[in-house]
Amino acid sequence: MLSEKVGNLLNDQINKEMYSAYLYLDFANFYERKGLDGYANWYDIQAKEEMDHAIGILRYLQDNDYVVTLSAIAKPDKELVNLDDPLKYGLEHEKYVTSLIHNIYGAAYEDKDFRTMKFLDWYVEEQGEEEVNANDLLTKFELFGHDPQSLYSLDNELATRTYTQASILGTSEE
Ligand code: OFO
Repeated sequence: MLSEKVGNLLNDQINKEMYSAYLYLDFANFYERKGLDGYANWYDIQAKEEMDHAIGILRYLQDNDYVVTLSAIAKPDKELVNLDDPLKYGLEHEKYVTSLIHNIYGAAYEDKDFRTMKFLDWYVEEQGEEEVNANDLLTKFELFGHDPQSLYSLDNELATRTYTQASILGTSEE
């Protein structure tokens, strides 16, 4: 049985995931303007994944008879100037989202809400992967991003990323 506390935290998390999508769209928009289409592609896809995460939580709440309330999505508030700004903010943001997911997990644990814990396992794992990805993006940029030719290669590499619907929505990989 979903407690009011856990339900409300999950409801808030829908908004955080949608904000993540919005933030990453802003990053994609920044890179598009800078002519780095591969980085733009990477964050475009990341934004789609974040929307999947939001919908996964929405469906879980609906399936558990919680009345979902959708609230306004905040404006992306990061000032993007340097090419590595989105990468730094991205890593910071993923760490923050991990802390939110862990907080909900902790509340579910206190409630002995094993169903929600099991549901959240997917998100815990996903956050781990996303922190690794965000860290890799930043490390590679720091190593190679200051040389135009290497940056060109990195950008081409990121252009190959394709979107797959998140498996939390009941399909294939990611
Ligand atoms: Fe929703 O996965 Fe990261 O933030």
